[in-house]
Amino acid sequence: MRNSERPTTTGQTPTDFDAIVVGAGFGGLYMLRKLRDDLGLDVRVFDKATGVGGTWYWNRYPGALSDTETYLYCYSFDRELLQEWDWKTRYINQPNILAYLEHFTDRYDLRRDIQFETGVAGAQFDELNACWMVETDAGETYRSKYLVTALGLVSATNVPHFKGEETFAGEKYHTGAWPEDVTLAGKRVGVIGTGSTGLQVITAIAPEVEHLTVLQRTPQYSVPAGNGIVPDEEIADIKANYDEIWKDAKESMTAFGFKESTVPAMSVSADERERVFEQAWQRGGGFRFMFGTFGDIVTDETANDAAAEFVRGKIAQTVNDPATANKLTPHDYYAKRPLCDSGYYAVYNRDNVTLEDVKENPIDEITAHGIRLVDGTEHELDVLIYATGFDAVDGNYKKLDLLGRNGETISEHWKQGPTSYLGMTVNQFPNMFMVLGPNGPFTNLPPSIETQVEWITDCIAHTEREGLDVIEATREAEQSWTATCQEIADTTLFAKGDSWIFGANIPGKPNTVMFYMAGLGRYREVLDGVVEEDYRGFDVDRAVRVRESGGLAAG
Ligand code: FAD
Ligand code: NA7
Repeated sequence: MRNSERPTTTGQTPTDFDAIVVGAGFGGLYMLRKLRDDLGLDVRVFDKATGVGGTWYWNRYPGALSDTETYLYCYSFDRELLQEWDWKTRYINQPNILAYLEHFTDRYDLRRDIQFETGVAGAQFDELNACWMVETDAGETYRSKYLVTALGLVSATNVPHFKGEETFAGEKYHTGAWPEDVTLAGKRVGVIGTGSTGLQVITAIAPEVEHLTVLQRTPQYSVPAGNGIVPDEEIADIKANYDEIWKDAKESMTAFGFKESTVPAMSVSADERERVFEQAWQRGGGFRFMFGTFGDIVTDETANDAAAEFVRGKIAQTVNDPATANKLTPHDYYAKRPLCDSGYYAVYNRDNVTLEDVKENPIDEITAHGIRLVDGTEHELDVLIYATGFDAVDGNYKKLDLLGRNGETISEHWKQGPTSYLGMTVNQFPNMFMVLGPNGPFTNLPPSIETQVEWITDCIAHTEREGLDVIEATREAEQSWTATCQEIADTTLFAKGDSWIFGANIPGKPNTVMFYMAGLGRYREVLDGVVEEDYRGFDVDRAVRVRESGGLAAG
């Protein structure tokens, strides 16, 4: 299997592996486990971090919490681990997710094949030898037949620039690159951003900081998370029924542990709608509120407005100062990744919290001592937190010098927006597989990650069994998958909401479809169908022909 005897095109002597995996989060760790332990491949994982965990290594900000319930924010394949893993709260926080992933790493003795503090700078497909030449930031070169990129979906931080930012004398942190030893107690803190992360960090730090200034550009719809201790009997019940729970989740649309409603919101009386919304509000959970109450909240404007109006009413009831409540109240579609919180709106009833609407009164300048707004208002700050999100989905890919056939870069390939076949493969980039690449499912992610990792493993096993040199998505398959994703997205209101889901949060980024929105159950059926039809949409022998004709080697 190893291709160490093959000559290199670079003249160096690279170290060889069967597969190189980039990223040691949920995706990369499971990929290593499958390729090494199930297929017997020689695998090396690279991560620029000093440890495993991915998202949960980097996002150590106060309040960092999954918004998937604990029992579904984990791997499903290891039934013993599901029974053994001890958890108590409805949602799992960052330290505990990191502890879980570290435990997983040790349980499968994965660490010995992971090289930390190693950024991958680029990778080039060597057409003559049908392999990937992978280069690290340190300039080392490695060669492998397969390249798996598990670079993360929300991993490349978005750090907007403001006039005067370099003059700020205090501490500055992005939530997605949070150091371990930050103290905020007793300090004057500013937070830019009120997405999922902003809501978490604001709610967590408000009681401990001297003063908190929130710089909000767009108000958000959020519902309670409903976090708390889960009764022992409920945990026992979940553990006793895990097989069925996972089966249902993987057959569902969002994989968040509830059955999505099919009832149209306007098919019931106004009182009944109110009752259903209130029940979901009391139960908690953002996805549950958006998809579990009625079946058309993200597809029908009237239904969407009914849900939005319900949340607007809750804001008015919760926030004491009407002017502040007004600033916090959204009027656009309820059509971003649905948020949930642990008392966010009530934070604004605290005396030590100030809300600024920076759409109406933008940030003019960051000064040595804080932030000045366009109307001249100054906020003195000791700490400035950027909760400004991520260049999602393709952000980390664009940072790589990633070259496919004919030296085409991934940035060129994706200049109209990121595309893929099945969310995992790209034409012109043979033997390369992405975990959570563009146009993968929009769900609770661990079961989608598992689905993809298992499918990639099977695909590589197939390629090896058949004695193939390359497997590559065809151009037609990639175009057709992208068109399918676009068609599905166009039936939803998500396409009309400005958020990272469509790349709308990054200035200049093409606004395109980045998710397959028909759900995990349907996605899994599609993947099965592709295999049943002998890897429909893949070309498997092109490199062999190229090598035999001697064509590209000379060029
Ligand atoms: P990541 O965990 O992002 O790991 C990617 C890794 O790749 C990183 O460690 C990074 O260092 C490494 N990397 C990237 N580029 C390079 C390079 N060039 N060289 C070397 N290493 C590189 N999902 C849910 O389903 N439910 C939730 O409740 C939820 N909550 C979230 C909360 C926050 C604050 C954030 C940021 C994300 C959340 N997510 C949630 C999404 C979360 O990212 C996924 O659930 C999951 O952790 C992704 O795992 P991954 O392995 O695909 O990527
Ligand atoms: P999001 O959801 O992209 O939120 C980022 C926030 O930062 C949002 O409120 C933005 O306002 C705000 N932002 C971004 N740039 C600026 C500038 N220049 N000025 C003012 N405000 C700005 O990121 P999150 O980290 O909260 O969540 C991303 C996902 O990660 C989340 O869905 C989970 O899956 C985990 P805007 O709305 O663009 O006006």
